Amino acid sequence: MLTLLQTAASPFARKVRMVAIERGVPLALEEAKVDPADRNTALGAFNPLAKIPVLLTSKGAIYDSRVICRYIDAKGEGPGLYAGPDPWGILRLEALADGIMDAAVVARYELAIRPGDLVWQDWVAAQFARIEAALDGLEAGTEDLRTLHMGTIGLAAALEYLDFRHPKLRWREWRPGLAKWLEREVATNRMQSTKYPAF
Ligand SMILES: N[C@@H](CCC(=O)N[C@@H](CS)C(=O)NCC(=O)O)C(=O)O
Repeated sequence: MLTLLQTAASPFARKVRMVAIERGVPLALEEAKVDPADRNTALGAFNPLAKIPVLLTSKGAIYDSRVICRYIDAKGEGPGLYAGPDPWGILRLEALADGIMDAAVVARYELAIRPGDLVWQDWVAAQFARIEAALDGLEAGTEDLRTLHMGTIGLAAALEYLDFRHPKLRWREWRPGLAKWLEREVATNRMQSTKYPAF
């Protein structure tokens, strides 16, 4: 049995759990302690970067989330979540979704963990600007969101993370197409059964 070291609030871990559901691969979940201000957590024994998610397999630990998703995908039957007429487009959307998560997660650390008087507001604004630019491109239809693949799974996890941690962004206001897309995604079993905590 594969074990995922994770937290329920991590968008990267949620993406992995969604992939496991879609590919019919059972995962045991283990809540990990992460501390962005201290690398010396137990996690460091499995991932020198001390980040989650980490997948424990019979042959050792695997990270990061992109590698884990590929690993789990390969365990499932059939063509999988990286197959399609435009495989580079799938990978690009996966990278874009991960980039949105990266910016949103570090902005969250800055706003929620860093002492208030030390918060670098311009830097936070620069992270939000990256997110806004990515969302504008998606609203303009530059990526294919019509089919289920690794890119669309990552995007759904990233967008709901914005609702979860950065509701003040109100990203839907100028992006009705993307909002409608997420509404349909949220109704799926893969999203319903992997919700962020208290959300
Ligand atoms: N590129 C990594 C990013 C993972 C990541 O940033 N995870 C966050 C939690 S959402 C983390 O472990 N943060 C702890 C830290 O930065 O020390 C991946 O895709 O797995």
